[in-house]
Formats: sequence, C-alpha cells, structure tokens
Amino acid sequence: SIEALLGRFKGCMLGALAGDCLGAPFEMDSSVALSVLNNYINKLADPKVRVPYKAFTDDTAMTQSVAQSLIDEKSFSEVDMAKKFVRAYYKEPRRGYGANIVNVFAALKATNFKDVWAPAALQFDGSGSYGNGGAMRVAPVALFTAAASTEEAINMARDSALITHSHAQGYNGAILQCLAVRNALLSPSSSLNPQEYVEGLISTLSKMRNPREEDQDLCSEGEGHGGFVDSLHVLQELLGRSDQVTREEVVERLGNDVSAINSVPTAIYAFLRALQPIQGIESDSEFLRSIVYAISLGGDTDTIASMAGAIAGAYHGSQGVPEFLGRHCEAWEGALQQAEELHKIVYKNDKP
Ligand code: R7I
Ligand code: MG
Ligand code: MG
Ligand code: MG
Repeated sequence: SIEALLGRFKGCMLGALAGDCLGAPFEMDSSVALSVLNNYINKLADPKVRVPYKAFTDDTAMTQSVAQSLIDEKSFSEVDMAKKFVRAYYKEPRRGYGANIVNVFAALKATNFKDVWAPAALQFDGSGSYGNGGAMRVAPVALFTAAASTEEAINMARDSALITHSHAQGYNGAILQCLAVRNALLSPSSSLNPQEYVEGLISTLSKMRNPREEDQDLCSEGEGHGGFVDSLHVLQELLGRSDQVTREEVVERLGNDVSAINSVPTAIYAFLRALQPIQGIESDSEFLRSIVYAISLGGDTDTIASMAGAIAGAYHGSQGVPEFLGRHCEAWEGALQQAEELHKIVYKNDKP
C-alpha cells in the first residue's frame, strides 16, 4: 500500500544518513573489530551514556542535494542539481569530499554551469572518475522513480551521476545502487529471497543498452557492465555458501575502497548478509546489522554503510530503524522531511 511505502521511503533516507554518520568515524580503517562496533552501538542505545555527535559527510550533503533538486523541480534537472551540489560544497567544503570531485565543482562555478556535463568528462585526463560518488547519493532517484519504469530509473541514475562521474564504472555503479534500492523498496516485506534478488539485478544489468556507447568522450575505455555483473556472481556464490564467509574474503573478492566497482556490490552484500544473524554482531535489528557489518569491513566505511543502509531502509522501512539513532545523527528530521516530500510527489495522483 501507499502508506506502507511511505515508511519504506523514510527508511531509505534514514538508512543512507545513518550509514554515513555511523560509518564516518571509521573511514579508511583497514577493518573494525565486531566487539568495538557492538560497544559503539550499545553506547548509542543507552540514553545515559554521552557520546560524540555523529556528523554527516559529503555522502549525505550530496544525497540531500539530489533529493532537494527532485523535490523543487519535480523532475530531473541537471543544471539545478549541479547548482545544488556546488552551493552545498562552497557552504561547507569540509565535509570530507573526494579529492578530485572538488575540481568539478570549481569548474562548474567558473563556467557558470554553461555546459554542466563538461567538467566531469575532463576528470582524470578525460577518462572520468570511477569513484563511488555517483552511487553514494543516488537513493533519492530510486524513490523519485519508484512508480516509473525501470528504464526511467536507470536513465535518471546515470544522468545524476554524470554531473560528476563520467567513467562507465562511476555511472554504472550509480545505476546498480539505484536498482538495488528500487528492488528492495518494491519487494513485499519479509519475503525477499537473496539469490532471486541478485538474479534480478544481474538480469536487468545484462539487458541494459548503454545509450552513450558511441560517445567516445563519455565512455573512452569502453567499460561495459561486465565488472558489476561479475561481482554480482561472486556475491551469489558467497551468499550460497554454507560455511561462514569471513570478512577478509568479502573484502578481497568484493572490495571496500572509494571506487564504485569495489564498493557498490559490497554494500548490496552487507544488506543481504544482514537478513540473517551474523556471528559476533549483537544487534537483532536487521537494518542496523547491515550498517554494522558494512562498517566492520573497513575501508570506505561511511559510503559502504550509507549505501547498505539505504537499501536496508528501503526494505525494512522506518519501523525497522531503531529510534535511538535519531538522537545521534545530524539532519535526521531533514531526511524524514525529504522522504515525505518525495513520497507526496510520486503518489500525488493515487488514492490509498
Ligand atoms: O567519487 P567521489 O565523489 O568520492 C567519494 C568518496 C566517498 O568515500 C566519500 O565518503 C568521500 O570520502 O569520497 O570523488 P572523486 O574525487 O571523483 O573520486 C574519489 C577518488 O577515487 C579519487 O580521489 C581518486 O583517488 C579515485 N579515482 C581515480 N583514481 C585514478 N583514476 C576515481 N577515478 C579515478 C581514475 O580514473
Ligand atoms: Mg563521505
Ligand atoms: Mg580512468
Ligand atoms: Mg566515503
């Protein structure tokens, strides 16, 4: 029902935020002991314990801009979205942005947004960024296109990424993360079959035609989707194994760094793995378990946890999100409000 979907929209936006805020203190640690994370979460849950405030990073700043642009414009506008990215960056440049994306912001500003696609295409000597910045902020696109076709969702995910990430892995990572959120959002609750869910992602990616294939500037290395489909097959194998798959193996085979190819499949794995209890993680919230597990893998913890949290929140809904998180994460109310506004736009013509 539409009411139930409102809870899913909220869960998704809160999950993206909570993963970023909870994961940020551990960014670039090589891995994080589960005992440390259990203690971390227990302290957050205890109203008597004072803990440092959990600030959001660039992941959330950019997610907020994507959501607000879709809300204000009621459609995708690359110029408006680019302007919101740039305004947020210059207002608060110290949110932990990627080292190279800041050159895109500077060029967009210097050229007064004349050709919004151009600065991204010039990154890394013309090959474009393969960072996960397009994927980490894409969740609102999945919400905004929830009632539209898969093709529309894919095209909007790609375009939203291309403002800063023109490397095929950069925008295909955004497409995969968008599809992961979309399919979680639209799955009936408590009935998701992990193998079928991954199969669905593989089949959509495999059928995808790249409309920019012939565009040499945007896709200079001819990167297809093989990389992501290969990782999804690895993910299926790991999920199908009867033995305890170690975190070391997950990191080795799926990755945990700032590239989209080595982080989006990892986030999807964290969501699916956390549907079952995980040895060593105390929390019995499936939502929180996905975030804790993602952080425990180390590396790009804020981003992998944010992407896992967005997927998990879209599936479990806001009732699956522990209330105590709202006391600790910056901009909690703002995430809820954007979820409500996106939901209102998407379902304005429908009766419950
Ligand atoms: O992708 P992006 O927005 O970064 C997001 C990450 C997340 O972890 C955030 O939490 C934040 O910490 O940053 O920003 P980019 O600067 O486009 O890409 C991130 C990094 O990926 C770059 O600084 C490079 O180190 C690397 N990278 C590349 N390196 C070599 N060649 C991305 N593309 C390339 C490339 O083509
Ligand atoms: Mg960050
Ligand atoms: Mg390159
Ligand atoms: Mg990060």
